[in-house]
Amino acid sequence: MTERILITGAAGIVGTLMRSRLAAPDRTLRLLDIAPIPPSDSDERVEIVTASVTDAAAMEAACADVDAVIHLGGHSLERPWAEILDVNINGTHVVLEAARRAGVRRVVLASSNHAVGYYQRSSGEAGDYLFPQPDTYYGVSKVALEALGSLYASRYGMDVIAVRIGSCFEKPRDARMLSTWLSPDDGARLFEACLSAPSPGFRVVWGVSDNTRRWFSLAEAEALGYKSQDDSEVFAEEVVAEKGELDPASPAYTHLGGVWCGPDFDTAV
Ligand code: 15L
Repeated sequence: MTERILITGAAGIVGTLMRSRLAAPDRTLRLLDIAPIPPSDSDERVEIVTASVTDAAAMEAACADVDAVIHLGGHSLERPWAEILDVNINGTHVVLEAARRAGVRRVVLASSNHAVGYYQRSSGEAGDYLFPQPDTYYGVSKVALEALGSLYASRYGMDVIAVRIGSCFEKPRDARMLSTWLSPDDGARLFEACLSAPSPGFRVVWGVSDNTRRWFSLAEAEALGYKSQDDSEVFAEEVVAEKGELDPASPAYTHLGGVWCGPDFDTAV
């Protein structure tokens, strides 16, 4: 039987990076976004859905006959509170409720380092299940996403894994990302582990590569079966030459959330 995975936010940065990497001959990817999604190549098994994660009826229809949901949808940067509340917080509730109603047993949620952005690096490696310390409204929405995931796992027995993603881009873009980078290939390995780990229940794992300069624990992700194969250090010389090393006095160095924790960061009210 073909497996069907619904990916929300499929037109976004992470969704686009994951599309080809999560494709498999015996798998259909149902790609959902409000933004246009490029059509499929001939040998790709994809279904395209244009809808908002805040549309309950559309989400329930999108969850029909789905084996698992990877929820990447929502604002990926700081936005005014009303938008965060609607799209990220309410949207995550809509997705989880639609999955529950449609009988989907497993949901993987894109959380973020910004859920714990104010964690001070001087306190040591950022362990798994770090208590929330959001750095923005966006960070608050990721805390809410984790809380909703926990609720749906406890109350309805669903398997829900929240991945606190560091920085998932093709390449690290600055010196901080030499620590926070999740390579796209490792991202796919991690999502595969989240999809296949037997009965995980509710988990919160770090989404990061095994970078030489890594700040985060890999233990809980590895307990799910993830094994990172990438290290940002291969880009270090190039990144440091272009962007410089981190200034130890800057929040980019002192806090997990980087400049998002700094006094100059524009929190959209
Ligand atoms: C995130 O959560 C954002 O979605 C992404 O754009 C990056 O800013 C990333 O965190 C990061 O902290 O590098």
